Amino acid sequence: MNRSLQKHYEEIKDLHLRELFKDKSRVKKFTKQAVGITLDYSMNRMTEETLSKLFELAREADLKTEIGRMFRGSKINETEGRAVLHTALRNRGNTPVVVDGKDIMPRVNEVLAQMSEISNKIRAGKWRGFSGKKIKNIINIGIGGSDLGPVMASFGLKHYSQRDLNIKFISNVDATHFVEETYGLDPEETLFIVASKTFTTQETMTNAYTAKSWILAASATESSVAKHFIALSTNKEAVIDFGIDPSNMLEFWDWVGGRYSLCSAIGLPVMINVGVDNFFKLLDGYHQMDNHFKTMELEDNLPVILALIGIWYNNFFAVETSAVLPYDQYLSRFAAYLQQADMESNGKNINKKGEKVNYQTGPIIWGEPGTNGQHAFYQLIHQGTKLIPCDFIGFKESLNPVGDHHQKLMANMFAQAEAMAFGKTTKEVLETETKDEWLAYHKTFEGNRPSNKILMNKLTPEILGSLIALYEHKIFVQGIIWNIFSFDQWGVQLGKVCANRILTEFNSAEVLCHDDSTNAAIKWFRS
Ligand code: G6Q
Repeated sequence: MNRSLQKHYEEIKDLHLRELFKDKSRVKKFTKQAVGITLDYSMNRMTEETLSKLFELAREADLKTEIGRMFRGSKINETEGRAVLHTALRNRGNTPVVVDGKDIMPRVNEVLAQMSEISNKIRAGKWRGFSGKKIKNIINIGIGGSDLGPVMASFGLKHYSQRDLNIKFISNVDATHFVEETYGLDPEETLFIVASKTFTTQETMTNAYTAKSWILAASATESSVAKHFIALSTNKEAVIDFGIDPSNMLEFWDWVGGRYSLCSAIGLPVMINVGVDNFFKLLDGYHQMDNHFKTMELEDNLPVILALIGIWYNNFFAVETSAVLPYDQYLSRFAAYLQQADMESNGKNINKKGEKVNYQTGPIIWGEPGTNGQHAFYQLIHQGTKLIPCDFIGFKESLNPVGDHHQKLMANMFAQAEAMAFGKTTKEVLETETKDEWLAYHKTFEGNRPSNKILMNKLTPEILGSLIALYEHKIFVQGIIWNIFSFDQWGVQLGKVCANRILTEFNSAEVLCHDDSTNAAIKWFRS
């Protein structure tokens, strides 16, 4: 990918973190802070020279210019001919952002005002169902980008939620999801938010029609639909066709990518859950990180640093995956959210010119909250044959300070990072644990397993916004360096069309012309 970095990699690839940590100023040199986030990247298998070469790589890719193009609204999503302006959705400074000759900020603010009005009404118990009962259950029906963000942030900010409201999410086309989430609920107290940018997605529309029947089974008048459905979409016609009152529709725009849409109308369930003020604080946090990313020199720029570390492992150490390990139960869906954000954005093998790339692009992102992961998959990280860089995410203060839980939680996080980095040599095991050499080999930890520590004071709405934006921009930087389009998702579109063909074949006797395995499966299902 880059000769000078490749040569440098050959020189330092075997250097152990034990060696690197002999430099007593390493942690100071490899720690940066911004907008309430401290990034300690000292436990990475790199030197100052590595970093300076990586920054050079970013400069060669003209990263600063590309950042400017995104924020200005250039149509950088070229295969769909669209601007990429999720940053405008949280542009709390309200500086004009022009798309096709028009400032989009007034519309962004109007939708935020509509969302606020709806949220306040529901939270105050003033939104009533067809029988006059207060709405208590809010069910978001959406999938992918219209689900994972709101799910992650609703869990993430549950501490700030209005507890007498029951926020739920239905995404899977498997009816079990619908049946289980609505089980025992009173339709008279239930409001559905149908979240779909296109309003054509099979899973979402199927669930939405089932929800409509569920409401109509209780009220039997079409006009009740108005009281029990809100739509979040870019497709007004389809919303009207479905029977949702256009005054209950909140708009967003084609320059908002699904997986980047949490700050748009798609964030409505989160706003209902945590209230208008907290939602605006979330946007403030995003905006602070946006400004940091836009203005800060590359060397001090947290998303850039995180991205370059990822490139170092992905493209030089040939690492395939990256683990995200939040030591906070509220962030239990954070890895799942990032999995989509990252893998859908950078899971591409064609460069911007349309040529096949001859280097690795997006990694496999996965993870679970600590300490659960420790009792499950950390074994492989410590002693397996694969190198897995980890992001440890933790907070100084707990939102639930009960006994010494938080101290134990954080002690585990720091201990895991330390053990991964420094391990335990056979000699140390023989000196401290056993005299049996055979056993000592099994108890040896090579160490040199890299990690970042992402440290924050407390999980507030602002800090969650900044943390999400940190990762969003990391993904952007990597896409620029890999020279791929990060904002389209043709692989998702493929899934949307191929299932429809097979669906029609289930109910017809027509001759099947798939491969033999698919034909056999369809016949098995038909029978
Ligand atoms: C996200 C993807 C994808 C999308 C879903 C739902 O970036 O485009 O995950 O969000 O397929 O699409 P709709 O919102 O159009 O239903």
